[in-house]
Amino acid sequence: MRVLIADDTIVMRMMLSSWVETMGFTPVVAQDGAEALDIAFQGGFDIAVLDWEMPKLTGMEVIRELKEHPRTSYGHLILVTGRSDQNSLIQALDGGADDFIRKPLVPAEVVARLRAGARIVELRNRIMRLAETDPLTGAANRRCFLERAQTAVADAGRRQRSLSVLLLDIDHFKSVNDTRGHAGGDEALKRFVEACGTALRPTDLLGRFGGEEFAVLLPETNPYLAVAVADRVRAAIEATTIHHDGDSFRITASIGVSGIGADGLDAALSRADAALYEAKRAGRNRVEM
Ligand code: GH3
Ligand code: MG
Ligand code: MG
Ligand code: MG
Ligand code: MG
Repeated sequence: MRVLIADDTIVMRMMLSSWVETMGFTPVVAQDGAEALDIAFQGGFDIAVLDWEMPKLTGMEVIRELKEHPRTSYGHLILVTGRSDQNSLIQALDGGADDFIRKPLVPAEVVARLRAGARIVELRNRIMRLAETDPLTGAANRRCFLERAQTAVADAGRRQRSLSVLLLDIDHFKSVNDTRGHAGGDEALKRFVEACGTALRPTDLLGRFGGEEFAVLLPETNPYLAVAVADRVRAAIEATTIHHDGDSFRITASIGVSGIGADGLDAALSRADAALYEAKRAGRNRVEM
């Protein structure tokens, strides 16, 4: 757990840091609201403990910003304040705070609230992972892939960066299922995803689109470079031996490539699909653009 601590008094920062550390969590400290936002956007956090009264941006203003941005909207936000009236508490919760601690701080209460926050964060992370992952292969599922791809398309457009997409389909997969059984087919799908992973960068996104069809999003990659990446992926798949039921076999895949341009993701996916169809027609185990 990364715990962001923002307070304008050094004593409070030191106390909170030491309690966070004794819990086995990692404290990250900021001296004011603006620094808290910088840290949150750059390094991320799981739980934030924010003083209400701080220079530059108040704790409530930080909370408003954090809740507004998709990347930071899931953090568990605890507001700390000397105000003890009920209206302030209501204002804080309605303003986006998830919890509220009154000064003077009592160590046992702070630790208990951090533990409660950590339970919520862990549950939320688990649910998010389940909602985003294909359970058989561990690749991103279709919904997650498309959501992240749309974000990446907007980002690439704004920053004028190139972006490409691959569509992959395993060749003659029906006959893998027919000769090796469905469990053999499943094993092939897992090894297929592993093989793709060895040929891709950590920033590339592999998604399972359906059955034995996958997509890869390649940031900072123009279509010509994407063809080279696709061929590396194709070769890695071809070189993989799949062991199942005391036997071993290999698979190949066909890949369609397209750059993602001003006409957007859907247009790029249909171009990649047409290229994939062409790769199949031309004999499979091929890359086409
Ligand atoms: P082609 O080279 O033209 O792509 O031939 P193909 O046999 O791969 O054709 P197609 O794409 O139509 O067949 C996909 C097969 O993948 C059909 C389906 O039974 C199988 N399949 C889909 N999802 C799964 C899965 O989760 N596990 C297993 N074992 N098989 C699956
Ligand atoms: Mg203060
Ligand atoms: Mg298919
Ligand atoms: Mg097919
Ligand atoms: Mg197929």
